[in-house]
Amino acid sequence: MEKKRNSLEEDIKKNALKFLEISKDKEILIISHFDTDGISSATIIIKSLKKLDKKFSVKIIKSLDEQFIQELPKDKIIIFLDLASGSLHHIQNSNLKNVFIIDHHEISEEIPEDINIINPELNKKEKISASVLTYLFCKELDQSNKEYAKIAILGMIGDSLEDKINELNDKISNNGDIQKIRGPLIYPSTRPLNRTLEYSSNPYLPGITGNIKGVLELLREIGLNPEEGKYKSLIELNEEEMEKLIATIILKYPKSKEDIIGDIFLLKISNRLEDARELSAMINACSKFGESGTAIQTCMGIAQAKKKAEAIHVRYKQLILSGIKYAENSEKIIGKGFVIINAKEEIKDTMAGTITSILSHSRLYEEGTIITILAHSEDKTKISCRVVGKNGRNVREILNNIITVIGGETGGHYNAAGATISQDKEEEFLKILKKNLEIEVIKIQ
Ligand SMILES: [Mn+2]
Repeated sequence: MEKKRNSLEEDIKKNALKFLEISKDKEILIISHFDTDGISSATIIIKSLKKLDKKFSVKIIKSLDEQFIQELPKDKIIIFLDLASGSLHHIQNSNLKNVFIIDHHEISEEIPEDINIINPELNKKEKISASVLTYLFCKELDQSNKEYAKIAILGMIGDSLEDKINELNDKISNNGDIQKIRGPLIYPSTRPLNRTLEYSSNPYLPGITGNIKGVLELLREIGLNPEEGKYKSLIELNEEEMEKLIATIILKYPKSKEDIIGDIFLLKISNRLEDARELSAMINACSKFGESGTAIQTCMGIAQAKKKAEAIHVRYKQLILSGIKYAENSEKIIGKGFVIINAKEEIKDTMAGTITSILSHSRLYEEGTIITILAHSEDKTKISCRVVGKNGRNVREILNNIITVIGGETGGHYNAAGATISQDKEEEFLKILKKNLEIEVIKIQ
């Protein structure tokens, strides 16, 4: 039977108090997800625990599995950030005593008594990033931690929740380290526009992304010319130029207006304001290349690390562009309302999710289409699944149903989910997936 739940605020308060109480004489192990939201969450808690003079260590991971949980130290307080809501039974079976989970992913099972959890899925299902939840938790530990609001915003943007930021106004304080301007959501908004447009993969702009000729044509249309060989950056445009750019882009991509025009967030993480989307993309790139230390240090505002992160990001963007080109030109399994690309070794497994997301935002496919990419990762196959647009079927459920039959791990949200299966199950997976997708289509008609 469903228990009566507290409000999110009450959950945060209760957990913060409990944490302060039991962390008096125990070491802490922070385990966080490797994407921007997870890295932002980890950074906020690292900074907060340092202030409190706590003993702690940090592990950044791609995904959580049973064995990893079994091997965790039983004598430490474990804080899971931006993950673990899908692994409650493994945690319960592991005999861990002091577990805190700060997460926003879907929960599909009963919460065991002795697990301390903050997850809006248990309250009003507010769409909040793990970084904001961690920020609110840390603010309860010490009010001065409100200075980390900018890092919380970074996590929101990493998880594409920027349209929910306004709703958090009363929760997130702004001390001038956060600025917002309206414009096309291409980034970095702080670099010359020609480069920004050419490398824009999110949003993916057909005819512009990866197409220098198209870029220069667009800039000419707006009446922008290079000054001393250099184009202005987005945030250097005057009002009239910005209006013109917005109008031209809307004209070119009328259907994508909402996705392309919006709020550009500038955050002061190091010594100057930077484009939050760029920072987020840099941090993601580091993690995807196995450089989570660089990711955390960049998020902490360490200049040296940021330099390294920038170089990694350049390489990453090149890989994305070649991945998209592969996905566009490769052989696909196409059915009514779905597209499956079996990329095997052709797309790096850590890039598959990103490329699937980009395709789902590219307007190449109709609203509601389910895009699935399979990519090899050693002896495993990683599966990424996305729905085009806001109205579609629950892909997490679709993947879950198959994994229950053939084995493996799943995670994610209703519109963006992933799974890992053993490679010898690939054919079986594809067979069931095709069958289920076809059945699902018939059901909703
Ligand atoms: Mn997240």
